[in-house]
Amino acid sequence: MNAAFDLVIRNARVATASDCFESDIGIRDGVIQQLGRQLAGGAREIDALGRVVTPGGVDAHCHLDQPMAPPVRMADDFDTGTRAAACGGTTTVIPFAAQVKGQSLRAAVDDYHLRAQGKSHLDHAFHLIVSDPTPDVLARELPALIREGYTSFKIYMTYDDLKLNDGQILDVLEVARRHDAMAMIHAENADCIAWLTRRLEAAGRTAPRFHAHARPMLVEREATHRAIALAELIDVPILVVHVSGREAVEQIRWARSQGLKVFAETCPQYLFLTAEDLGIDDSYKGARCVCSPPPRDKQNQQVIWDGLADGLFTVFSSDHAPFRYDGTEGKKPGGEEVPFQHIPNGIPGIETRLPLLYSEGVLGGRITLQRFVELTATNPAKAYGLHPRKGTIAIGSDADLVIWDEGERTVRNTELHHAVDYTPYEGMGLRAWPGTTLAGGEVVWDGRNFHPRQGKGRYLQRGRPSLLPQAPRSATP
Ligand code: DUC
Ligand code: ZN
Ligand code: ZN
Repeated sequence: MNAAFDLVIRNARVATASDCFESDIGIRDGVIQQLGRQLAGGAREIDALGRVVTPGGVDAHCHLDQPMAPPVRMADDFDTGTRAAACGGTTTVIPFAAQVKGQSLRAAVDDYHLRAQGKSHLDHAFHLIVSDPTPDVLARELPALIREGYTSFKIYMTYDDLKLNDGQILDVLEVARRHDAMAMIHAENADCIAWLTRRLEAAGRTAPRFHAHARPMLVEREATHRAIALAELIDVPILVVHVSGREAVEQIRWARSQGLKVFAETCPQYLFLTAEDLGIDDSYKGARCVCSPPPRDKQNQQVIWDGLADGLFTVFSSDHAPFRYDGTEGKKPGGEEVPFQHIPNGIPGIETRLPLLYSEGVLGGRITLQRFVELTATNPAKAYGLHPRKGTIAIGSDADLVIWDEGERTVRNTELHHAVDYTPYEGMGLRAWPGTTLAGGEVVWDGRNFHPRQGKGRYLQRGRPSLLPQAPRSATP
């Protein structure tokens, strides 16, 4: 006799963003078909008695195989990046198709599809990065791509090769408003950073730790305030990415108090690292934790925890930006120890994102299990037009699930699955790790081994972000 389901997970403590309940989960054709007690049999069964089952994570900010200026190259492509993601409980990734100045957006997207094709173990979608908002991009390319399901894009207020000026930001925000896209903003003041960098360089202060001196909280605060003001002028929601500490948080709280739709994202590095991880002396080892904005201090870590607990933050992402420490393509471009402003920005974290937050957030008593699910799966799926297919445990949703193992575990890079030669969290003691990850109803991680499904990860055409105000909306003021 044929089994009723391909797989049944029995006796799960199912956690969603709003509930926690005991249930079996019946899965057929990669989709959740039934929830309830004593479901009919499955061709395969997993007993999850006493264990928490959450939706697979949606990592809505990670960088995989993003083209870099030679000799720098990202260590993870769609194979190793999604392998590591799966072993850390993430089942959907949204990296970036980045436009290079002078390139059409369409060319950037086509190139990025080729990079993912046949390689991804997980379902994936792409945000756009708009670095060259020409009249054609604004009038034709960007609206067309949004209509095709690229319903979010990132813009930068810093980095010479990516940054937009205020007028350009207004132009792209107007497109976001007109076409219902989510605009993600990297908020740091480019001119302040350049000025501080010149001064530090002239004083011979070029070690990795001076990266944090060149990007104090003030430059993030100013740019966050300006981003909010520009969005208010256009009357469009924005999402401020990788918020690092108190000063940017205060700007976002103020915006919310004014009734403005300002969403915010933060990342593990702002909870678990400080500027001291960039070095307390001039050692080059600190290059491993160079990322932007830089990690701050213990007090600021607490501000970020508070924002996670009280609803200030909408999304918790990794901002995985994978560069090797040794070799010629990563933190030492061409094999050289370079001044801080030439160190590739970014740290790995796609596999550790969920275990860190579950362990220190949920089991550490800082956030509820519901909030964990909301921040890591449900809200990112909503913000980027993937909900309810992704980000929840419900009938009709994809069977992307994590069964958690609670127990002591030490983070060791040798046990991670990315292609980076270090983790910033080496030696950290955690209290939980994904025991099983299911993607589309298939076990991709069993707590010991990764089970490849290369090329089976599907490209996801996305809908309208469901966190945005309901359409239709009036014309731009
Ligand atoms: N900062 C970014 O803006 N992107 C990638 C990594 C980083 O540190
Ligand atoms: Zn950024
Ligand atoms: Zn990033």
